[in-house]
Amino acid sequence: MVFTPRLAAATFVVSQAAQVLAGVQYPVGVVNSENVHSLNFTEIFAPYDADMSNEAWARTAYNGLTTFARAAPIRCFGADAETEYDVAVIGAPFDTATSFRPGARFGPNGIRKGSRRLGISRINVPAGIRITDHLDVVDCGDVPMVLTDNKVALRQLELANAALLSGTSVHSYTGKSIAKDGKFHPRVLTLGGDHTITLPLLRGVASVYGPVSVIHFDSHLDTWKPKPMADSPWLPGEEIPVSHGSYFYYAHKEGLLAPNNANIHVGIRGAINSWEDYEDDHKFGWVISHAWDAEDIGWQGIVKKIRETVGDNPVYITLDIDVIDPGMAPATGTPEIGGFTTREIKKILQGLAGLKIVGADIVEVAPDYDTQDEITQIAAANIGWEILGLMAKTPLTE
Ligand SMILES: [Mn+2]
Repeated sequence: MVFTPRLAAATFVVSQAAQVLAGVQYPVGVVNSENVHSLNFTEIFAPYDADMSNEAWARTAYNGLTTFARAAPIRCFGADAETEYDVAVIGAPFDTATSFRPGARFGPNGIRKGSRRLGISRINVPAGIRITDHLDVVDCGDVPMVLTDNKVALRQLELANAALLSGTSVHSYTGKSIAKDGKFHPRVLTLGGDHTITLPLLRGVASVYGPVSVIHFDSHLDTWKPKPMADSPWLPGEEIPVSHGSYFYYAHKEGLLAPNNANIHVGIRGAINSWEDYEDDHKFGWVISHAWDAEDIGWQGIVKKIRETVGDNPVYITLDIDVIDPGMAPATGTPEIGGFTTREIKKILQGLAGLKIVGADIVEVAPDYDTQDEITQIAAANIGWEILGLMAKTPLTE
């Protein structure tokens, strides 16, 4: 056994306790006026293994500050702005553009809570990967998004995302970067938030990589043309703002999506108002895989369809938790029955290994509707962990 200074300090404390114990009733203290100045708490409580320094703030699943999968918490826009990383996890606590149940502003911390038993340094067995072998992942906390003005809030997210993306990643790779400037940039995994947040996030990746192929897991298309809510009053002449059902219309209009229908919705099953919605969706650059493909062609068929659609393009993954069946993920804004199981989504995601994932988000987790055992938050967290595994597997090289 190696006798380290930390063990020596701990042994000292225990021996003090043992001496006091002789002839004295429990409970006894271990700290007294004689030893208090000689105790080295850093040695006693420091992480066991130097390689785990990135997890120092949360050593087990139930203690410590809760960050995503125990990634190190850093102040990305403040004191730690100079710190480099490969992946920044960031929360976007925004839910004021949702059409039914609000509450996704609590999503980022809900997903973090759901990730407590995950760890970026634990091995994902079926994927055959340990994220920290390839990537330095940090948790930047949440972007301040103002609650009184959606436009301002979405600009705040756009700015923060651009700042994170503008850095240089810790790891560099042999081969040419797919970024337009030839550099290796950090990737961002955003925890939403309602789905509107994907618009400013896509602006960020498109400015670094050019138009991206989007893999959109959702039960709804989200390419609706902006229009006044049919069942709500509207003032004539007022501008119609972006919502969590129309942001892809704008993404298409702004040229953020890869051309030639190289974008795919997966898990679609929501009702529509008109078949025109499907025609528009195609015009706006999309291919559709429905939820029932899980029975009709299986997860392998879905994976094949996705890979054929996106080809070798840079890929952005956005996942609305309502793609999962509400029996396994009830805590969301607009639940639809007949969704994927968590086992199916894991198989589909693992089937995407090798794609160049430039960024990702997980949205529409509204923890207040969750079961007491956090079923939705755990599902969302595991999906995030799978996506980090995909990022770890494939560097962004040509
Ligand atoms: Mn959505």
